[in-house]
Amino acid sequence: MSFSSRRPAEPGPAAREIHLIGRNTTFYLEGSADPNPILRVKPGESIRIVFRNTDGGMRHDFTIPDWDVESSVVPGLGETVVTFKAPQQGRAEYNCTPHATVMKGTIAVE
Ligand SMILES: [Cu+2]
Repeated sequence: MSFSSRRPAEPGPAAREIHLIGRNTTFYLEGSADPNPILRVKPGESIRIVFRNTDGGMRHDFTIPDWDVESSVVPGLGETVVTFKAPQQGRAEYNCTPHATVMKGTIAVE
């Protein structure tokens, strides 16, 4: 394993995975029924979002615009992954670009 890259957008192999589901134009943590939940990360933590779209025929993605995090769009049933390094503090909105008015929540550094 190489740590030669210093780009913060490329977390190391220890990135913590957060599994999100897109269902009925809503985000859920895998195994939870809490809609559009608060996502909690630690300062500087390496995060890997594994986002699975279960809405066949609907386009979903996962973005945190203020943190310059943007997954590819999943144009139906399928999965995408996006990795990033959390900032040292703060909170931001995450959303799905095509449904940003309803498919959104808060990600918080705690
Ligand atoms: Cu969407």
